[in-house]
Amino acid sequence: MLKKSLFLVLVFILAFSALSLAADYKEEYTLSYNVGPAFPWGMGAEYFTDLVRERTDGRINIKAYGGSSLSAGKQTSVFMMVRNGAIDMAMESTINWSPQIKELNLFSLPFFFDSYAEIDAVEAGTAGQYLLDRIESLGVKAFGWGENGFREITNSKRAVHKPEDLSDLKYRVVGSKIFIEIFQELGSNPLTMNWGEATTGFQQGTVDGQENPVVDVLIPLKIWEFHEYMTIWNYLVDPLLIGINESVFNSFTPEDQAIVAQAAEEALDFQKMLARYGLDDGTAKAYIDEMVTSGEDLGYAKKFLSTWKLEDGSNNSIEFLKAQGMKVNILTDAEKKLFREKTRPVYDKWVEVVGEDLVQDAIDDK
Ligand code: X2X
Repeated sequence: MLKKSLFLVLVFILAFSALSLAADYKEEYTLSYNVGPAFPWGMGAEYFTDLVRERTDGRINIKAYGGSSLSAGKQTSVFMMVRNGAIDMAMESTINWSPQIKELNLFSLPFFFDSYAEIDAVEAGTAGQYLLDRIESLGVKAFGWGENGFREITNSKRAVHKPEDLSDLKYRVVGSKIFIEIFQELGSNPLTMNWGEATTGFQQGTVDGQENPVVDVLIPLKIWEFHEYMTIWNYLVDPLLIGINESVFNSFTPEDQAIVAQAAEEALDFQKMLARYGLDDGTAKAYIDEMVTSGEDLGYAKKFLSTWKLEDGSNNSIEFLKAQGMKVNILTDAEKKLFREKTRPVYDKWVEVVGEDLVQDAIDDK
């Protein structure tokens, strides 16, 4: 009898503490991302919110806001806002956080990464762990690694095979200094613009060109409506991270923290594979196709892939762009060498900024 009443008291206490903990939760959490819901990046963000909502039985209800609307379009202010709690979380590109976390420029060192395997190895290695720890030391719980992708150049004027072909072209670049320096070094005329202004800039022709990843951004943007020429040069890559304000993350019960961490990992994997669809050795396609078949993609991938199918039903991204009338050239090794040599001073300068030890760790990880 005594045991039974003790048990009831215990149940009561547990139920009460669970209730009071749950009562500390906000009705809605905000998550910021750049671009929109029709982009794999946006789909990864929405997928994350769906997984968390479903697995916490609605205890954690996250709303994803695209277009960096929570920071009035200023994509490079998002990290500060997550850090100070004005935004609860974000799924963000390393580029957009690099003005505050200089080490993230590791991924923006020109011609540092040669393959997806190298990117994965660095993310999973000492360098990747260092970067996540560094972000956490600044008060933001960090999960890696999704991917915007290898960034390619497009423009409305001419094909680019050698650095001189970029002369005098007005290029829109992201608001991170290394991009300005790379394009200046290559002889072009770079301009910093937020993503929202940039898309208007492409429509109105105020800039001649831009650089962004093929599947994660350029296909859903329908870049062929603005630019005829594309050069695949894989000069640098921007991974995506999910960052959560530390106090917000710590306010979750350990059980819910584990759910959020697991959902972040799955959503980032899903998004990365979507962004590589039709660009890698077929790994991404196999992964995504299986998720579509099982319904695990929650309809997102299926919808995205149906928007850019070739007539034979396949999703070869470069062939698709050509079918839209784009002239696409892939730099040969010899051509690439010229760009690599020309941007070497920027590389050398930014190795210092990023930190020689970190760069060496990344080289060893590769
Ligand atoms: O602004 C860009 O170019 C974009 C969409 O790729 C990023 O947010 C880094």
